[in-house]
Amino acid sequence: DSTGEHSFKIHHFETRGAQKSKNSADDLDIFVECEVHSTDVSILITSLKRVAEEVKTSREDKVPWFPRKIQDLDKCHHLITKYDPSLDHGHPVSLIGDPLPHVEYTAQETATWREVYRKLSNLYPTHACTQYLDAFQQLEKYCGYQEDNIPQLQDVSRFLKERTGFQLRPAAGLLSARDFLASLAFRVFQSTQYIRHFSSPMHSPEPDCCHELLGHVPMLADKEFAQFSQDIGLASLGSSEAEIEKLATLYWFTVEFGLCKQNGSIKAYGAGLLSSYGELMYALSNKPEYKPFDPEVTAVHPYQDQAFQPVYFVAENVEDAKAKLQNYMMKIKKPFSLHYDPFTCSIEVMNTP
Ligand code: HBI
Ligand code: FE
Repeated sequence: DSTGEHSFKIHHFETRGAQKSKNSADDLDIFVECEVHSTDVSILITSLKRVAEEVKTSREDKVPWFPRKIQDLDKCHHLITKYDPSLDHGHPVSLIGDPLPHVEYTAQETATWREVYRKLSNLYPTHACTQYLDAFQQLEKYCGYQEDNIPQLQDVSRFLKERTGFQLRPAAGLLSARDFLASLAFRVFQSTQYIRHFSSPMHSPEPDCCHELLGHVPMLADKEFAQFSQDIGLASLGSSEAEIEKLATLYWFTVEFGLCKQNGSIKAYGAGLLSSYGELMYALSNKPEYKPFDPEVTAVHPYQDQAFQPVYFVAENVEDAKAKLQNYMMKIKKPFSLHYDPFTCSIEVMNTP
């Protein structure tokens, strides 16, 4: 308090993109845990209301904040999963450039990994695209991918950095789409480190290390796919909430559930498929509907996150998907253009009159 007459002790402060169900997509939820004298409560509430009103007017008609350099990603970790201060313990904040935390997994956790790994690796030869198979073989050879070992993020991150410049960063859970996509612009993939509960090895309601390591990592080792991922990220920077929603939908039907043509058959390249035994089988059976990947159509198609997808979008190949996405990106209206400088890992912003 600027007058110095009232004092409150702030124990925790957190902002998060508001959940979809709320009326305005541009709202922010602010969680403050503070200690205040009971006679000061009403003063606190009135001053908060005033501040909130000012924040609201200054946010209107403005380009949403976005990271310009890789270190700015340290401000991009707004979790969507329910806030619980007790979960903060044991999840120290890790900054860009810090060594990735080493995790000692329990025997039970490794057993869960083994079961997932065995079942999925049997399906890959017939169901995964060649880019995935090539990278998976390399990961087994050089990166500790085995059924009895959960690979460490540090080793995997080093591997990816050598192949495509992608690096991993530990994430505590499901992040807001804006934050998650922004990190892709810098070739940073936010990755969870915990593993699903042993009682349901074939399913996880949230991303876990099986999903990241078996689903995402092999594809991120492919040059074309890495560029495709970064492009979605670049398109998201400074975009409106409505555009973020479309890009998240595109991401869903490609990076998570994408299929592509290969030598006359259809194969999976999406991480949600490559990390789910049941859906990988289903996606390549004759049950679902297939539509050609077309960003304009795909970006507004409703998606399903509680069951298998009724529709999958099939790309001609990764290069073609990349070209189509680039075409789509050019049509997003922004008052500036962006250029990524790989030497400084930063974004150059050029105003377009
Ligand atoms: N957060 N940690 C994490 N991992 C993801 O894979 C992820 C995310 N947030 C959003 C998201 N994926 C996508 O579904 C899109 O909304 C971008
Ligand atoms: Fe994912």
